[in-house]
Order: sequence, then C-alpha cells, then structure tokens
Amino acid sequence: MNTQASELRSAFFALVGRPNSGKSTLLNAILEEELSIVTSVPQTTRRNLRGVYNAPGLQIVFVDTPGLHRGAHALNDVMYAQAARSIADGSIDVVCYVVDLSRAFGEEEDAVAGLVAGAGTQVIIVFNKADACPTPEARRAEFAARYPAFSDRPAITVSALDASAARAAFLSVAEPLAGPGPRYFPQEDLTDADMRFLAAELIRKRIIEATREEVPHAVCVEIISYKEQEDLHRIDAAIHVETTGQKGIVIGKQGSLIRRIQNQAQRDIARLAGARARLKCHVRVTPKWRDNRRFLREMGIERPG
Ligand SMILES: Nc1nc2c(ncn2[C@@H]2O[C@H](COP(=O)(O)OP(=O)(O)OP(=O)(O)O)[C@@H](O)[C@H]2O)c(=O)[nH]1
Ligand SMILES: [Mg+2]
Repeated sequence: MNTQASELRSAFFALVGRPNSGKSTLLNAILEEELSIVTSVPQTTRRNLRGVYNAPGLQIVFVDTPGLHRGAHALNDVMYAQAARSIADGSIDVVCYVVDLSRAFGEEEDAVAGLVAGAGTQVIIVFNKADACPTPEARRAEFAARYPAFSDRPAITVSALDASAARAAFLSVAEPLAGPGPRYFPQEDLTDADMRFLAAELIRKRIIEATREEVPHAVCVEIISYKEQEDLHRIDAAIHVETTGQKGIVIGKQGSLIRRIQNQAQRDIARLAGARARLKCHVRVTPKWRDNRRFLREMGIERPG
C-alpha cells in the first residue's frame, strides 16, 4: 500500500519489567521473529535492543530492555541504568510495563512500578504469563490495589507463549497510541543491531541453556572477528568466564559441551544470516569481569549516552 508521509504514524515503545517477566518473548511475538534471546534464566537480556514493527502507515520501534533488578555487580548497575534510562530519557512515547502474573509482588515490583509511574509517558500494562497463574483476575486485582497509579491505564492479560493471540491483543491496544510521525527505520529492517551482536547473543543463549546456577551469569561472549566471504560467515568468538571452574564446566568432558554449544550456535547464526556459518569458540578466564567497567564498555554492555 502506498501511504503519504503525512498519514504515517510512528512511536517508540519500551518493554520494561522485572527480570524473566517475558519482555523478550513478547517482543519476538510482536515481530514474529526470534530477535531477542529468551531463556528461563532471569537477567538474560543485558543490553537495550531495538526491534522494528511495520504495518501499512505505521511503524513502532520497540526497545527491549534488561529486567530491572538490583544486583551485586557493576554489570547489574549498568543493566539497571540502561533500562531505567530508556524510561526516563524522553526518547520513549509509550512504556509497556510487563508484569509477571505467576509471581507474587514484592520490593522488586514496587521499584519497577515506581519507575514506570514516574515516567511521564503513556503506559500500557501487559499482564503476562496468565497461563502460569491459577487466578489471573485475583492477581490483577492485587496489582490494582497495590499500585493505584495505574488504575486508568490500558491493560491486557496475555500469555506471550501463545504468540499470535498475544500479538493481536497487544497490537489492538498499542497501535492507536502511535501519533503522526516518520518512519525511523527502513521498512525492511527488523533491527539496527548488527550480526556481531546478534551472533554473540545466539552463542550466549546456547551457553545459558547448557549450564546452570552461577555459570549463565558469569558468561560474556566477545566476537573476535566476523568475516563474510560470499555465502560463508566465519566467526571467531571468545567466551569469557570468571573462574577456571566455570571454564571447565563450559568446555565439558573432553570438550564435549563446548563442541555442542558451538554446533548449535553455528546453526542458529546460519539461519539468521541466511548463509553458511563457521563458528570457532575459545573459552577464556577473565576474573571479575562483571565488576570491570572498562571491560563492560569494551564489550558494548555499558554504552555512553
Ligand atoms: N508460562 C509462561 N512462560 C512465559 C511466558 N512468557 C515468557 N515465558 C517464559 O519466561 C521465561 C523468561 O522469558 P523472557 O522473555 O526471556 O523474559 P524477559 O522479561 O525478557 O527476561 P530478562 O531478559 O531476563 O529480563 C522464558 O522461559 C519464557 O519462555 C508466558 O506467557 N507464560
Ligand atoms: Mg529479555
């Protein structure tokens, strides 16, 4: 459909909430693509990631953010600051506050609610994981009583795992909130993130899935080199962990785990790139990287602005 520039509507939406509430799952459901990595481990998303939704006459730029959580490391501070900044820096028109109905509300939810209430933007409340809550209506009533600031805000109850239903419910509330505005990104672009970042995320996702307890949080993936030769993408990646014990876990018995991670991530990258991929991973011990601000900047986790 041809649309006059004057008829275009657009908006920036941020997806915010506690870790593990389903922000990235919801983003992927809306975009109908596996753009942002999803795992069962809280604090999977570490950096703000933009994903672009296009419809005739409409563009919504979503910003998926790290779950708002106070942790012990500089990494946690950096992640928190990024998500909080996305709410407060004036670049966002609508905050989608993703609330996990399957978990009780506590101090962490209070902090998120406080930030969102003070955002000065439009707000949509997305009550997620309805399927995992025996009494979603009662939980919603509890939320309303605890956080009266949102009583007149649009709200939907969804299960982001049921992607097409969640997408439809979300878009019916979200689309009318976009005002007149330009297309910020070319219509064919799903994101402005590059293949280096997306490849590192796909590798990290496979490591998180293959390990447990502290290991997923202690892993950082660095792309050492990414070369595209015709239809072959050659990627060299360093997997940073904090201790030799963690290194042993990621490598596995006679290298069995790292080989599996490498093979799985190689397939994921090839699918995303639409090309063949050759991935080589090396595990390195970088003690206390989560408290090393320079390392966090070098890895692009902490970003200026
Ligand atoms: N049962 C159920 N699980 C869900 C739903 N939405 C997401 N999940 C699961 O919840 C977990 C976390 O989902 P994510 O999308 O990674 O959550 P997130 O809010 O992005 O988490 P962080 O990036 O860590 O802040 C994953 O295991 C998802 O499959 C839902 O509606 N119902
Ligand atoms: Mg996430």
